[in-house]
Amino acid sequence: MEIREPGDFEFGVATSAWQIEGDISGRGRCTWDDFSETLGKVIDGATGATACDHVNRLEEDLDLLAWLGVDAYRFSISWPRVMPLGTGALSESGLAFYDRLVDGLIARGIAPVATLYHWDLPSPLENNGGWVNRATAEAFAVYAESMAKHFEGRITRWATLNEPWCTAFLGYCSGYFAPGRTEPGASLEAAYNLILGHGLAVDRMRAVGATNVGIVLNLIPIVSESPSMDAVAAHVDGLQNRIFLDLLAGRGVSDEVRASCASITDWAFVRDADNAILGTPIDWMGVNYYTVMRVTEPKATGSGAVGQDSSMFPACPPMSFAPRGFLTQMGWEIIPEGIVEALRIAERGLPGVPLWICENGVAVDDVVDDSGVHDPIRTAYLADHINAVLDARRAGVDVRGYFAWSLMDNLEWSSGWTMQFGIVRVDPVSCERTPKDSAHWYRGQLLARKS
Ligand code: IFM
Repeated sequence: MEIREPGDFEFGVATSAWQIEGDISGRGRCTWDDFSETLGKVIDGATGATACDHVNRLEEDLDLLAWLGVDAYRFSISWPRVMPLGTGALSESGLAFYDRLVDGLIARGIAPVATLYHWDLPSPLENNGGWVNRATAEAFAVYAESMAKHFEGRITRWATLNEPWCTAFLGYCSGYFAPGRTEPGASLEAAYNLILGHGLAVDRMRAVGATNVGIVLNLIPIVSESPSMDAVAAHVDGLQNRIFLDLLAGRGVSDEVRASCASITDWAFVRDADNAILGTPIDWMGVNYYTVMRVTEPKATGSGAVGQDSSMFPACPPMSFAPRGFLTQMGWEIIPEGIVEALRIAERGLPGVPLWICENGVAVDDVVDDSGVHDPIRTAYLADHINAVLDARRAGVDVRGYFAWSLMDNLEWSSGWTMQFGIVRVDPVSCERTPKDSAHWYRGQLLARKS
């Protein structure tokens, strides 16, 4: 399995703060701490207390990245680590940690790609309404500006938010994610305020010299499995993909989405005057892709696939999701063509913006024995998806790079340690790192490209 003609494409790996850092006593609290410490919210009771112990193993992890030979590393900054209360004073020790990370990457010739918000909202902000309160958008912009100032000239590419769909709808509609609220109408307001926060942040960051500022969305091709489900599939597509792209393009909330959610909100929080902020032009956009979603007639039992449940879509009519064929640990179908469709959705929704695949990967059972960690399905998954992206690029899609999810096994949110997405194994008890066969394969491909 080889990566075909990569040319000057950028290759990297991605992680996020809460999933790997640990050291919660060294930072302020976030919604994921509160949520994971509540009995029954995380399947195996895992919390962020240790995670992958990345804070204490920073040098080892930087060396691992250098060994892999990646061009870029996508990580997220924990808002409560650098600004413990979400507003006000910055933490010197928190900033010092990210200084070591960023400077360590640069010293190793690896481009730092920083995400400002990967779901770890400082708890005091949630106690004040969270993303349903417009003030959180303002607070986010202030935090983003401080980061842009502090790291000026050292971050190759900034992402404001990662996957606002998850924050808004898993967090505030189904309650499957932190903060665990089940308020479908309010979740639409959260979605709006997230993009408002993004737009305000982009402006403030640029004002202090930040360049290459964008956002990362999880765009998912929605497939209607029968004509009778077309309208429901359009509802799901409206909330998974179009609402975010429309807001980012300055088109506001479409008439279709307004109508399909009219039973749960009057949309009074939408202000026409916000469109210019919401639609602040961005320099690039990240697309995270794992699978497609197939919409079918309602069934008595759920699909069992994580994130594929009608409760995750506000005002969703009765329906079920029906993934096909071999299913991953997450219950997701593997379909490499979908990554090209996800890029096309991005291209159509926000034309002219350069794209990066910011996450792509698979959770499968690894075979661990004396000879190593064997994960042939993951290697094939990565190869097939990377080649599909490179084919799309040759066919004219402006996609410039690819980040595998994830550098290492980590805390998979409500699924705790039960899902392994890493190309490097992390022992959940000792935190020892062991590159899997897929990491050796990725490294081999990257080395071959450079020789
Ligand atoms: O682990 C997550 C990541 O934090 C965001 N995107 C999807 C991944 C796999 O579920």
